[in-house]
Amino acid sequence: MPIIDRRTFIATGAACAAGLLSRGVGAATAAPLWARPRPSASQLLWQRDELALFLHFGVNTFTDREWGDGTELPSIFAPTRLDARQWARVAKSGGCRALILTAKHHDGFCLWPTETTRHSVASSPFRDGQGDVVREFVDACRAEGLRAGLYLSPWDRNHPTYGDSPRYNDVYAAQLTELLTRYGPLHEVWFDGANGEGPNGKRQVYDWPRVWALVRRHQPAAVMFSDAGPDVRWCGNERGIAGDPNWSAMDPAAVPHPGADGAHIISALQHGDPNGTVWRPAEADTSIRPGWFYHPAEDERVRPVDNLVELYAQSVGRNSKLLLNVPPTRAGLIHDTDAANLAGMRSRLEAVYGRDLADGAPRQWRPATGRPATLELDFRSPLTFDTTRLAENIATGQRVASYTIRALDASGWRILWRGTTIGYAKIDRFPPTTARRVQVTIDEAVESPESIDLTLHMASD
Ligand code: FUL
Repeated sequence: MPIIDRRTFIATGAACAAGLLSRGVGAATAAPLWARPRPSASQLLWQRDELALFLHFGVNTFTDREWGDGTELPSIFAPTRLDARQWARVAKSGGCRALILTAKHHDGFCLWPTETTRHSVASSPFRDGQGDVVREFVDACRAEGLRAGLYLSPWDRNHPTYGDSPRYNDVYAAQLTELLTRYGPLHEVWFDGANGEGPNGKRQVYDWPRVWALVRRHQPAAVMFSDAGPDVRWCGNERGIAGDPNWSAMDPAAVPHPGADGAHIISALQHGDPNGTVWRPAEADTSIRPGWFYHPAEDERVRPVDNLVELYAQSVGRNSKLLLNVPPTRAGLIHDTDAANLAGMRSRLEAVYGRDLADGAPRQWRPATGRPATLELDFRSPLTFDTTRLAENIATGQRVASYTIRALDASGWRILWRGTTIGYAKIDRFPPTTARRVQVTIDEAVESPESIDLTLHMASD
């Protein structure tokens, strides 16, 4: 369902006479009617990281299941060679700058020695009951210079208070406080939307304002992820594919709380809202394997390098961030195939995007003056490319609503691509093209566009 009301855009050039204006503004220099949202320093850092590694690890790793039911015995949690430094090194060699670990999944088993339940590593054979996977994880991230984040499932199929809303909310707040206060700075706190029934069929009512206030109090620099933000929103699917268009602004009422249902919700998560009043960019999460947890039967079904490179274009290349799950095995290590494919992804991405074929070419930005705002690159001699990467300076918000890329070859100017939003990055791919000049016109925007960035690449061999 298209959610974009095009009347909110201003045509940046002569086309503004064409009736696209809704605010009585007749020129691209029109001031916005209210201050448009901009990213906080933490949101900017989060997005610029581009790639993060997700680690689903816990009792499910040992039962070969995706969702535990909470009856698993802590004695099954027995990784024999757990090495969080290996996780962090794999993340780094895959180009990730942050990692997020499932400190607790829906089964309720805690990977740290919590005071809130005996259902934790403290009751397991791991390091003779003296272990703390969360501690090893954050230490490893720091040792490798990476940012650490934690997932704490609100749904808990083990804790006896679950479904008895006020009592469980106290337990959950206590668990979160332990995680927020014991392990140093966290970069992201991840709240999942799955919300099942408690014992006796009771449905838990969460206290989200309390949860969010705890994070702000103890970790003011962390971003909070959930369907409903408040800092980062889910992209609306678990395939890691961001929407197109994809606005980082959002109407906070569109998804009122994590796990909210409604036909319009997925569309709102995928596309955001050009008139949104809060900055809440989309995070695209998916797994390198069919499941989120490690299953030996999926060893042959790891996404290959080409697939991962494509995934990057459909997530980071659509103004999102990619959170890629790479689950540790029962030994407590990332499998060699997953590690090799991640490293392969990084080298392909570096080969394609690490070099701008148009580097050094004179570029001219013409703000809108009765004609659309335009960026033009002149290579002087013909250049062959099949990929463009556009970027807005999102530190000052997101403005572009539609654009056209044209290339000049011997037969004149021809359209290479028509697109909608840009934001942090927009990657477009087309058949190899040889041209002397390339031009990007900003056809519509939500306010006067600032200079954009364009780099050219060759992705096919
Ligand atoms: C979902 C969960 O139910 C899955 O198990 C997984 O953790 C995924 C990232 O979020 O909602």
